[in-house]
Amino acid sequence: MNRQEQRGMADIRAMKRHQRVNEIVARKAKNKAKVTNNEEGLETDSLVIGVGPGVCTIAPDGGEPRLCRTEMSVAPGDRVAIRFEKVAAIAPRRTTLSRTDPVNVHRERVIAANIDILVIVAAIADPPFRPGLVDRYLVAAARGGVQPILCVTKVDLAADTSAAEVYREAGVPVVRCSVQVDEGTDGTGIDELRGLLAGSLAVFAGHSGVGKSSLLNALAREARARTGGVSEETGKGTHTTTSSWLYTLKNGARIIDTPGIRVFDPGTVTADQLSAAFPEFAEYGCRFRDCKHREEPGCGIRGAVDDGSIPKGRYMSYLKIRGDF
Ligand SMILES: Nc1nc2c(ncn2[C@@H]2O[C@H](COP(=O)(O)OP(=O)(O)O)[C@@H](O)[C@H]2O)c(=O)[nH]1
Ligand SMILES: [Mg+2]
Ligand SMILES: [Zn+2]
Repeated sequence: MNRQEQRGMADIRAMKRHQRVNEIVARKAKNKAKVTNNEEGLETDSLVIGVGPGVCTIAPDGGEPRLCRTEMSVAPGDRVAIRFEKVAAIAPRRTTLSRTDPVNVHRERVIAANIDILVIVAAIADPPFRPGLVDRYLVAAARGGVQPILCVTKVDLAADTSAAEVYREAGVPVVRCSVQVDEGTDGTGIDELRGLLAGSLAVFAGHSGVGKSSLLNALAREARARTGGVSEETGKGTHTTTSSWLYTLKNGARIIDTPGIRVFDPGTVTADQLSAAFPEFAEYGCRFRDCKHREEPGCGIRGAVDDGSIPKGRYMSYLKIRGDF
């Protein structure tokens, strides 16, 4: 065998080695594909639209809603992966509305996930307006990274809505609503609210009986065909909401209706989150940089409370939520 032949043999061996390597790579890829086939039960990116004990209703992109099992704690608005009709994973949440579990204070309960807007629904009367609850929801919004809106309902029952209007000072959009229908409208403020929610995922939160479900029905009036069961599901006051549900309106607004929460504790907050929930306090300077706005001399916040610029109730809320820090 001369040199050239030797080189030729070497080339052939190299080629065969190459071929073998290629075959191995191909076989491995095939095995891998087999594993993927074994996971054909996997479905990614479904939206959770309802939750119940051990189950949730999911709406796969473009598909029909259906019930799935879950061992994980999911919330409406969650994006989940489903494997064999069971929740396999929850996508990281962009925002949340959560509260402390009243039974186990070390546990946080997520009420809604990935929402853009928290609609704090509070009646001006029947039940009476409770600013303390509004303040706690504002803290929850700051904590969860959500834009809050205050929706004052039942404005047909009281002419004076100033108790709620003060929240404009705190930079919170305030919408005055009533579902009582005047001619040619779906009710006071309904169009305005619908406009604010267009294209967003929102959650309705507030005390039971304030009119959340009625509001949803009024908003959905323009989309009855599309939302179908909304009025039967929420039943305009005749049916009490017992679990959260995500509804879709014609203008792309998606709304999570929640049952009334008797006790709402937003959990522990940082100084920054507290400042975000009470932004109007920043206008008033205090003598001491680390002023706790309690007994310190030269406290601008207390001065503002004394001269009526800050409502007393809002100041009391602040102290209560702030606690000891
Ligand atoms: N006067 C008046 N009553 C309302 C209005 N909205 C709701 N209600 C009534 O308030 C009650 C509770 O309403 P509902 O929507 O079930 O409240 P939810 O528990 O917050 O969902 C029902 O009897 C409604 O008819 C409103 O704008 N004006
Ligand atoms: Mg309801
Ligand atoms: Zn101060």
